[in-house]
Amino acid sequence: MKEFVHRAYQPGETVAAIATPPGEGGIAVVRISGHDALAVAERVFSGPVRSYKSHTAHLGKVLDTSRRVVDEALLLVMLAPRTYTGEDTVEIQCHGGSLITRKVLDTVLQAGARAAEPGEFTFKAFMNGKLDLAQAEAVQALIGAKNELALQVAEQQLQGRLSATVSHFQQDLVDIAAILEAWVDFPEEDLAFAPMEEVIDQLKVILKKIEKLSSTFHEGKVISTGISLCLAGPPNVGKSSLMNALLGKERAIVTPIPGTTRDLLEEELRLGQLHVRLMDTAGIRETDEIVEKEGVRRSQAALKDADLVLFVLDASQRLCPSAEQLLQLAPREKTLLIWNKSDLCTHEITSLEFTEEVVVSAKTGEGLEQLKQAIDRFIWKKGPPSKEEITLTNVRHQRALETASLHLSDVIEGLKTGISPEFVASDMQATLKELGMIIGMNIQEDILTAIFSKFCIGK
Ligand SMILES: Nc1nc2c(ncn2[C@@H]2O[C@H](COP(=O)(O)OP(=O)(O)OP(=O)(O)O)[C@@H](O)[C@H]2O)c(=O)[nH]1
Ligand SMILES: [Mg+2]
Repeated sequence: MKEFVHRAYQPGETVAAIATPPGEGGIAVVRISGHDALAVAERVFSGPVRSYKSHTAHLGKVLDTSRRVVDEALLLVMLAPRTYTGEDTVEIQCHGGSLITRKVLDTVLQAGARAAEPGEFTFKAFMNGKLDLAQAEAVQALIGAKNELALQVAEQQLQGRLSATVSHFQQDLVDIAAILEAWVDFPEEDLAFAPMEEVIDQLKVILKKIEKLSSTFHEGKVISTGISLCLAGPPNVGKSSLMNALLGKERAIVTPIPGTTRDLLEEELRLGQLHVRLMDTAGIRETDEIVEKEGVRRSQAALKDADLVLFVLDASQRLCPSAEQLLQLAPREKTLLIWNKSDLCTHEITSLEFTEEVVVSAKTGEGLEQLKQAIDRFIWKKGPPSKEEITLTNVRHQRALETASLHLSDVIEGLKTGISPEFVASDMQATLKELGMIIGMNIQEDILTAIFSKFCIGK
């Protein structure tokens, strides 16, 4: 569906959808929300729905337009404003077969409800002030959470911790914006309002806080989308052996013949608190052999895309020029160097000055624990976030904070260099606007559409 969710939106319009996942289950829930939710429900139910008290449950029959029984169901009535959407809501718990649920929904639609768009219930909640935009997005993140940390961060965001922090920034800036506006209006009396240095210092403190919050996105992205690791390097250095050692199973074929791995192999792996995707690649070398050539092309692409490259070299061999050349392909800032086959190594290993270099033996398992710790250090930079810390997981929020800090830097620069107060005031307004967008203030229609169209129907 690419319809504009909110263009279709009329405040209070009654919509309905199946709120449970498709397929068979013990029960399924058809959800109705809007001014006429109770009236619509009464048309399809055996009891006097409009006379039911709020937050009560009633067993009865769902009846079609010819008053034939469609299903036996439990009906929940929840009156505005104490509902998820902020509107009158009815939920019909029917038997959880896909056909029967569809029939119950059809009956409800025939009785006057419109089929809800994806995310429309949450959209209504947003429009009715039950949730701000960051909280609405947290609902989606909560549903999609694949690990404990993702759940922790989404819950925190749903509770409004991120929104509260952003609101604090806004509050502090609004106070200063008032001073700036006063300077615009009464340029002669600037010092009467507040000393310039003091204002600049206050702004710098806020800027630091915004930048700090924005920087949590590195960890947040790791939490929400996971991370991809790619084993790369010359042929025969033991990439596949390391893949197997890390997985603890013989996943990849290992032979003494260089060029054994031809295709990309991908496996999920638990590292600390996270799931990561680990990829084994074909050893990169010049070749005319058509299958291997394609393998090498794929290896190079994987190396580019991966969040972290585990570049493997054979510690028992001297570094050859072709391996050195190959190392240039791996961007240093995301490469961890692994010296494998330490059990065969008789000479001292000369460091290549990578941030992380680990000596291991895929054969004996020596150094594997250190390798996992090095990966962990690389992923987290500052360690996994605690329950108290606020972590950004949404790129929209991060971009808004980044843009806000750029505008705020302009405000500070403008004040320092003494440019016309009008410009400073306008940069300040731009800062406030960006911050507001995180929680959904003055948000453009297309952004709202993009956000809510990603929700499932019924949420
Ligand atoms: N002694 C020793 N041999 C190893 C070690 N790791 C791998 N080998 C051997 O090195 C050879 C190549 O190992 P692979 O894991 O297939 O190497 P690869 O890098 O995946 O090679 P390609 O797929 O050809 O690029 C095999 O004979 C492995 O048994 C190690 O730590 N010590
Ligand atoms: Mg291999």
